[in-house]
Amino acid sequence: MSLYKTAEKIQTMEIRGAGKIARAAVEALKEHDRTIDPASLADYLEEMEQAAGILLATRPTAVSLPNALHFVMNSVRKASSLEEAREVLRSRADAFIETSTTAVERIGEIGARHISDGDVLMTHCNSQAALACILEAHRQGKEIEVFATEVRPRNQGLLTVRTLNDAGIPAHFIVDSAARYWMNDIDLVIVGSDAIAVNGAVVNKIGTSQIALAAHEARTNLVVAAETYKFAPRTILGELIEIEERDPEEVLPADVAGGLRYVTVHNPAFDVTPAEYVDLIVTEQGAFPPELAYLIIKDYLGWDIREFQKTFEIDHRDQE
Ligand code: RI2
Repeated sequence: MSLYKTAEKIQTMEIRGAGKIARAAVEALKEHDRTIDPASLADYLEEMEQAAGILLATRPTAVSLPNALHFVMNSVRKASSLEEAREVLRSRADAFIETSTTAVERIGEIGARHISDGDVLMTHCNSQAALACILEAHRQGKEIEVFATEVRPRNQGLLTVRTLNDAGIPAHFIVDSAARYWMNDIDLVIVGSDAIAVNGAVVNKIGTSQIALAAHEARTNLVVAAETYKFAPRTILGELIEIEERDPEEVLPADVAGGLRYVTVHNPAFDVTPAEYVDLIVTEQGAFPPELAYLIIKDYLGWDIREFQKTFEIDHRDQE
């Protein structure tokens, strides 16, 4: 699939889920490398920076996307010959895909430890990382049930209940606004994440923060399952995570909205759950309280923040 096709599929959410977006973007860089024939290292770098920029511009919130592109491109930029740059691009892309896939499996193993036999869970949206924990707990023979929200406007909850159904896990499909109604029956809320800030705030599908609030009130624990590349290094520098505002037509068709002269339809795709409503973040490196987000960015993500800043200053300039 061409770079442009992948970018389009990410934008339209045919390819979706923070982890999948990251892997698809890296795969697209590899594919783009196969289709070009640059004369020099400089030409190659220019071409690949542009490609990374196109992918980066598809969806602004999931930090897995810039983190994955950074993981590959930062090494490519250091190459001293065209051959080396191309070789580095392919090997770093493969390494990211491999690491990312293994991370989700590992999160499943670690997250399942926090699910007990007999638990009734609630999840929101469709997260591979959160589902990995639920599926692993089920595989271990724990008897669990899952309440899954519908997830307006794109209905990702249907994907979640299909997966649960295929695994033979009893599931309850509810509208988003019913989360608090059921909360007293829930033992544990488990969700994924698109981005985690240095202060432990979790950005996830719109509606997550309302569920977190209801869980907090009911003293129900909330666990976030997220690979370390979902942590946002630039929040250390004080930068806020941009919340994607999608087409209002996803919420209300234009022919209906068009007739409502005084009505504005809003469609933010994500919201922010403060760290105080998050009990645990399960990563492939272990389970941490949200207060340790800084440590994860510095020690586990392992990137020099100054280098990261420099990299993205260059990317920003390219976008202007
Ligand atoms: P995994 C999704 O975003 C959801 O918000 C989900 O919780 C998150 O990505 C993480 O998904 P969208 O692409 O990486 O549906 O755990 O907007 O699969």
